[in-house]
Amino acid sequence: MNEGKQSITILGSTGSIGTQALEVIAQHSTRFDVYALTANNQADLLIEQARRFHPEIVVIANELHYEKVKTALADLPMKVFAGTEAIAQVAGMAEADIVLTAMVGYAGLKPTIQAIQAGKRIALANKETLVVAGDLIGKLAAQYKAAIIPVDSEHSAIFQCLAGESGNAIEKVILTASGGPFRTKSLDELKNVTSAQALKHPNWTMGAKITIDSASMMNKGFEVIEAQWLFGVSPEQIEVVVHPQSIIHSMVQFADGAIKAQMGVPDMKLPILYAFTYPDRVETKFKRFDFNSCTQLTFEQPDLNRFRNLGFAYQAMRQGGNMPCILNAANEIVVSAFLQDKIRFLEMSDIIEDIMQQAHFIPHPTYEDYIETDRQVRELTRRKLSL
Ligand code: MN3
Repeated sequence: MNEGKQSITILGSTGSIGTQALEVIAQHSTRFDVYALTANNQADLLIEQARRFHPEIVVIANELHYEKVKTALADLPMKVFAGTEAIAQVAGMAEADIVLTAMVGYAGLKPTIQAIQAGKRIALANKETLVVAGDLIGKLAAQYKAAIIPVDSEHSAIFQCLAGESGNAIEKVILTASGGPFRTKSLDELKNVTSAQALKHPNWTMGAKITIDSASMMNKGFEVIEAQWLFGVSPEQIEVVVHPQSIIHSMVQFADGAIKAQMGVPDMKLPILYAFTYPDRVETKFKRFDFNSCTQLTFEQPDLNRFRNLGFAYQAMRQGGNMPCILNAANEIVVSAFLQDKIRFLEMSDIIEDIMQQAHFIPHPTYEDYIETDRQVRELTRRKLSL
């Protein structure tokens, strides 16, 4: 470990955020070192990344790939582990300064808690962690003095708008939404859209799960819940505006009516880098916004009749307790069923609505309650889908 460098653990290094984070690290190699890399299943890419970035620790969650990874890296001085428990342990290792949580879904919860308890700076890209257990995460972060810096572009934008505003109350936060690939489709047309169509996002390149969530606007719903916990605002203080160009990444309105926006070309590398270097900004060669090529920024209201998930997220947030956890678990199951073409696009919302009514509501859940809720709701949803 070189002196003066920030040492980074990437949980989920083979996903979209993970690979972009490694690009950022490669472009700023005088500032950053990789301490650990973890992946779920993509053994080949993990091996390639480990050979290039020389982390001290490599973890593959799927134990079936352990021998392969271990053998492929045997000539290098690094430790190789397998299993989800190892990922949680690595997240709390003392040697790393920053932990980027870039894994997909609920799986991010436990390692994020470990990293918080170790007092790390958390570059938070796994939004499900805050959706499922935002109150718990917030309390733990305060208790262990772990800074949580958002990587999600909207929340990074709000975070950037709030720099230098400590003591100034937020009147509201305004999350922008691209509207996704189906923004202009009618309800009738939405009945027959396919997963292949849903996977073509107009502005952002992301993993499959979040791309479907973007098409259904569940992603924006999750981001509303995420904003509640990150910025301590009430549901009434969070507004969503559809902004198809994705140039304004989000905004904050203050008590005097002033609105601050953070703008730029859509590129996740900027929020990733900012989470690593905050409060500093460092020079980059990222593409610059060109006012000549983009002469119009437009805004629309989100349509909650066509995109019911956004309404469900507000409802879950207002109900609180384990309801956002219920919402998340049901969503993970229906998205995976839709990706396998087992259900239709609009059925995802119908099923989520039913599950929110049927699942056992707990007003003040503990960590164990979240675990149990997640397990039960997945089972309930699978049964409903006869999966
Ligand atoms: Mn986002």
